[in-house]
Amino acid sequence: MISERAILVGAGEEIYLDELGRLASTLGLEVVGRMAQARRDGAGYLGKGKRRELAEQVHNTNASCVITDDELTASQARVLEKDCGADVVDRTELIIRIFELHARDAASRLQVELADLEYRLPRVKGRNPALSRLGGGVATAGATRGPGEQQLEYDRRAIRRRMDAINLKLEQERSARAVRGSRLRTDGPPTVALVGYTNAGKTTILNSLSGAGRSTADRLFETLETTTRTVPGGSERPANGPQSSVKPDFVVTDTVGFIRKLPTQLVHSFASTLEAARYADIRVLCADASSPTLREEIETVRHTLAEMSRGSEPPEDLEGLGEGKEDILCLNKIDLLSKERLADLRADYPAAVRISAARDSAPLLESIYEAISTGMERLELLIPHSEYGLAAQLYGRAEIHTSQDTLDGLRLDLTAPKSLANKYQPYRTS
Ligand SMILES: Nc1nc2c(ncn2[C@@H]2O[C@H](COP(=O)(O)OP(=O)(O)O)[C@@H](O)[C@H]2O)c(=O)[nH]1
Ligand SMILES: [Mg+2]
Repeated sequence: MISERAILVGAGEEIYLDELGRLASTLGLEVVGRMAQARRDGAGYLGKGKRRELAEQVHNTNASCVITDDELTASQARVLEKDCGADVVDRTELIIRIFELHARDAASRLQVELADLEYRLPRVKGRNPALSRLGGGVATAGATRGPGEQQLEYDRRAIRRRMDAINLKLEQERSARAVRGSRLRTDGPPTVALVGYTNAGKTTILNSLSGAGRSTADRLFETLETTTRTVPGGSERPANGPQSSVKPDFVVTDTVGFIRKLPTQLVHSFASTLEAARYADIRVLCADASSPTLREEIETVRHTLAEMSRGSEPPEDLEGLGEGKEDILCLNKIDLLSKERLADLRADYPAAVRISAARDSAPLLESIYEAISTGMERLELLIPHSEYGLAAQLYGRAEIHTSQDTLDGLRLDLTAPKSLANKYQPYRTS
């Protein structure tokens, strides 16, 4: 990776520059300075005096680019660039480049390309020189050409045409996924979605739950695809009791992390995350308990989920997600906390499960089993023979206690997840 020397510039609280710095180093940039002012300036993001100060800092540190914590208009970027004497990269472009670098499958690459085009449309002048230098030094896994490399010469019409084509392709894929998804939903084991802020430890938790080895790295947005694994259940004999308890299999999905000030252009990249969250029987909100901005990160995830699901058509079986509310709040990385901090956390989030996924995620596993069993309902159904398919769908998804073939249809006494039970409302006899 080429090392670009970068200065971080923010408008607002200093603490957010730490996160911006982590985004920058994820992309291989070396942070050599930072500057913050209380308010955004309309003309040049930083006020006139601050821009002069920045020019000095650029000169003294020999920085080659300046990264702003907010998205800039084309003219703000021009003014800032001219006055500070370095290339300017805004937060949106920085995050899009990270997504570009980490996009592995074809769909992710299309989604990132779409975000890139959308960002570029009002700024057609061309790729930022600082980042194209960077892009040249970074090999995107699998991709010979990063999204957007040829777009320099595109005029707006060509950009729009390409966006239309990508949208069409993504729409086709989405409907194919929806068909597969509905099949999974009706006859698979219970589903659990891990959602959370970027770097919360979702992938580590998935690995720990499923016993699989997938690499995690301290880089933001390492995972841009949802991954699904089965956690096999089975019987186990609790240490403190004579009976054995049966644990059901469940399917767990790892999703793309959220971040504050998420660039709106990247909403497409969250389609599969949103679907996983929406259709899961249980949503686990994972958070990094060692983060100084823990509370805000949790709120960001809840808001983003709620907002994104409002943006799409409301599915009828979406309980709770309207408010972005999770079923389980999982505070991770407690190994990094002091005793005092841990006690505070217990008081602030009494219902949360606290783990160190790096060491042991058993407490979370227990909470998941508990949520699965409290989410179950006992009911009796009478399904007419003409609706045989509906009865067949219950097998594997519900625990059937008795089934009796009668003249009127199939009589079933069963225990099923509430979400499933709701769908059979018209056939209930109890
Ligand atoms: N100390 C500590 N680090 C953890 C723990 N869980 C995850 N991490 C680290 O946090 C970083 C982000 O983890 P990752 O699973 O990729 O987060 P994701 O972005 O939510 O998928 C990685 O460097 C992990 O090794 C934990 O319980 N304790
Ligand atoms: Mg991850």
